Amino acid sequence: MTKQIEVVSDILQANDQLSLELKLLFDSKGIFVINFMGSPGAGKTSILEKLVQTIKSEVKMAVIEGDLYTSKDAQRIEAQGIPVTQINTCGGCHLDSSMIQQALTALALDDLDLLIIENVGNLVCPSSYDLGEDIKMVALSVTEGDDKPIKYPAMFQRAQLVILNKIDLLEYTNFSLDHALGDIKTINPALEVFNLSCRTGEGIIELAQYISSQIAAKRTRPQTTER
Ligand SMILES: Nc1nc2c(ncn2[C@@H]2O[C@H](COP(=O)(O)OP(=O)(O)OP(=O)(O)O)[C@@H](O)[C@H]2O)c(=O)[nH]1
Ligand SMILES: [Mg+2]
Repeated sequence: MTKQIEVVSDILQANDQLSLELKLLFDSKGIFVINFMGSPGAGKTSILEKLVQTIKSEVKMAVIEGDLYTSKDAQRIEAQGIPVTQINTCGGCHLDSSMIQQALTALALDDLDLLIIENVGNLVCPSSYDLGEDIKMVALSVTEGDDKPIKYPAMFQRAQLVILNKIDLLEYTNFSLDHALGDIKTINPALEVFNLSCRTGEGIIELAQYISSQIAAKRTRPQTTER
């Protein structure tokens, strides 16, 4: 039993070390990096499609797509005309830093302002594995239920930004915005929250402006030397 716990802690430690190396690399190149997480079907790829359409003329960006077996999401992003690399975890429930390190060999890092990593659809494991990112962003759709933040608190504790997606469907669900926001603020008072709909486009401009301001802020921040 004890041995098993040590193995998990070793794996996390090794990931933390590599994640720090990736962070230093991204900082040295001035690339703002987002680790994008959320349940299967929360709308991560749909949000990325809308975001790319909104900012690709001003921001040099690329996407790393994490998926169990298929390259369906990568094909959707490729259709938007930006560089994309696929990682297949072959059943693994999260991405880790060694997978990102490998995926980076396929990207021209000197030509990037923004890198977004779409993690495997899962509200639990991905939050434990840093990928050298600047922020963790979570998509929570209103069709999943307003109890999810309190049931899966680690994801919301570790994130900097949560997108409440599919807001166009709110009236067809019993999702209470007050309830969800109350729990989110209890778990992590500093969390930024954006209401969004990929169907109507509501909230996309605000999200794009937030990300653009973060990219600009990173350029003026001193680089990471330690964590
Ligand atoms: N009504 C509505 N449907 C949405 C919205 N966003 C996404 N969808 C739909 O939700 C489904 C799942 O969207 P995806 O973008 O594939 O979700 P995902 O989080 O990337 O899923 P995985 O990669 O499998 O984890 C698709 O049928 C989308 O068209 C939205 O804002 N409103
Ligand atoms: Mg997806």
